[in-house]
Amino acid sequence: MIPADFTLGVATAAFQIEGAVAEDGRGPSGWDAFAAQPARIVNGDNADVACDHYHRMADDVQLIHALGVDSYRFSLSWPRIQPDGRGGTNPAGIAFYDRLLDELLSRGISPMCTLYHWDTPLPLEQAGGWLNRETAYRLADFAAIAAELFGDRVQRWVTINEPTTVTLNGYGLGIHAPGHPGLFDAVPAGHHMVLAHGLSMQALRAAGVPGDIGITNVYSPVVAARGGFVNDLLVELFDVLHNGMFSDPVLLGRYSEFNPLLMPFLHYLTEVSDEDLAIMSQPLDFYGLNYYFPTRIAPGPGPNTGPDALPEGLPDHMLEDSPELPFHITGWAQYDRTAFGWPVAPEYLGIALAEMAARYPQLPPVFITEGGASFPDVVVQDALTGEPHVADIQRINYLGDHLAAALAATAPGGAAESVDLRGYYVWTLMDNFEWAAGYSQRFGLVYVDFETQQRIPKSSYSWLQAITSLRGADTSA
Ligand code: GCO
Repeated sequence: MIPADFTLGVATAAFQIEGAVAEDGRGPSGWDAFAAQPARIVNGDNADVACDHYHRMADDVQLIHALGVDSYRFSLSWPRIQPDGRGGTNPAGIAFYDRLLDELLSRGISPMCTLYHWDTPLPLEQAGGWLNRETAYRLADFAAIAAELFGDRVQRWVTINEPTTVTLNGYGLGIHAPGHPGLFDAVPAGHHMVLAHGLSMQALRAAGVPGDIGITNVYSPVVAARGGFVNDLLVELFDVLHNGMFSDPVLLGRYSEFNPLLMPFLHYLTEVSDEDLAIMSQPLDFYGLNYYFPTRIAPGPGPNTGPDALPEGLPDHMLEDSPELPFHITGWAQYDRTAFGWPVAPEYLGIALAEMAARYPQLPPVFITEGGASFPDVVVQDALTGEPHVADIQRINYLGDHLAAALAATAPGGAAESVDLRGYYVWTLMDNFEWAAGYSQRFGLVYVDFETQQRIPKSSYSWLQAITSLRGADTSA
């Protein structure tokens, strides 16, 4: 049973849906520049139009309203509000978010606002982006601006979304913006992002915003493909890089302890100051956890063959071996896979929550701020109505199984019973620009025809509608 007070929501991110990248005074972002480079994005896609949400916002909010969910998680486009990433603000950009917030509140939808979902203003990216400590202070300034403008209406603030992904994909492997293949030299980018979280939180608190404040991290339980000392060591390394490095300083006020043999990769974490750690570990009102899949690690460099091979159509550089990495991610024979090739493993969401509970006895209330899956959705004409329709049964199963796993793990007697789980946000409202995969991966509850911008609610949309209305009712009989 889903408790009556359990929050259900949907999530998006500005760069993935808004489009209108050169309109009304928006400045360019690092992601615009990255997508404009050859062979970065599947099919050479970019987010210039995306879902055209900038012009269709009221209709999209109506879709959220009709879904019946309590809350909408969206992000502010930093370069739309503060085009240079420092200095003056853009009134037209601000007006867009004023309208969005008013529209949400007038329909009784509670706004969860992410300050930073990866669209760094280009001038800051060109000055080193997250490898430059300065960027953390710029985000804190932006947080103060957002607090002043929107603080009266935002119920929950997320400072930063998935610093893991920006660090590993953006600055480590170079498959996301800014395309910096720095491998372990990317570790400082991660530190600066968690510092930016702390500084932004200070700015929001100083402005006295009434809303709750948290961070969103993605968590992936890590297991070894084979037993043995080296494999365990590699699991520890990946676990620090993917999970611990972003949650330990926030929730424990220190960086992860690790086997000294990993020093060549992780020494930077032992060199940060106590002052930084104090900023990073201020008490949170809630913790945002994104969960998509667990990770299985094998020793030695790639290739990513096996059941987890990357899907066809990705740029060549994403398929290249990574000879300098001492590990690679390998397949899971026992699981179905999403269109992205990700294993469908709902029980690992329970494991993720249990691992969080064990690691962080003081864990604040938790929202699952993202969960969802891409599948090869097909539009068919409904036999009865003649209307276009998408019967995405796999997505319904994915979402239902993950929601059930999270609720079971956190119920009395569950493996994560100490976790105070408050809600689940589905990634995502509608198909959108899926970063390096462009428009080739559809995660939405609503299908988007990117030629016509027609929105077609999928079966999963109706499913979530039903689930939302059944909350608090005992449906077990
Ligand atoms: C994330 C991302 C989303 C992705 C989703 C699917 O936080 O990883 O926020 O932007 O689209 O995770 O890959």
